[in-house]
Amino acid sequence: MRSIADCRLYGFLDAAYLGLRDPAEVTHELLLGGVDIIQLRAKTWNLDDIAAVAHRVLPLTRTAGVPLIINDHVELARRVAADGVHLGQEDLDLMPVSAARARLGPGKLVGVSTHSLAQARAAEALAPDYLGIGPLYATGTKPTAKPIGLETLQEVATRVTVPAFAIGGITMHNLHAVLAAGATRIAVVSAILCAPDVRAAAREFKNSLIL
Ligand code: 3NM
Repeated sequence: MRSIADCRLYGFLDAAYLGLRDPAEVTHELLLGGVDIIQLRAKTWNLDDIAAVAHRVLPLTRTAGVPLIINDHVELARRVAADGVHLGQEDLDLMPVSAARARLGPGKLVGVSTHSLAQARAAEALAPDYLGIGPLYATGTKPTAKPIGLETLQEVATRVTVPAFAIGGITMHNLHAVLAAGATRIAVVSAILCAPDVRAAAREFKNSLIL
């Protein structure tokens, strides 16, 4: 299984963008496109539906050595034996990083979303495996979130040592600016899932991240 230190491109199975596509088929394309880690994000699905998809795609991600992370739901991540969980700021009061880690057991990943330098530094103190920092740009995937901009990314890149994935509105058009601001890891939802060719879109991002 790939370690987080070796993960540069974070891809998603986001229910909002799957449409009628088979999640296993999309996973296959993401993996062939070179994503290093995948999050199953399904804000509107019930837990059984999320579990059913996780069971279908885990054999694929396991074979590829790519961690599958469940968004929001620690107990579900445990139930399906996923590789980790991703927590939002609003989840942290109910389920601190240490509690999530204890629930999932050794070797599992716990990630945290952050939206400012202060949050990133506070999250770092909780010792997650990785952070998300964003949204960098306005994005239809999280329409109510206020963009933090590249300056905050730059500050996080210089002052936070835990692996941090820049996220939010990243496309091939702005990737250069994101990398110039110090990002070494990115998380991309719609620019990959909504592309005409998921595999090719992921591969384009991945190739741009290889240093
Ligand atoms: N989390 P896209 S921004 C899921 O800032 C998510 O924590 C964010 O989607 C955060 O690549 C975001 O389509 C949406 O903009 C990312």
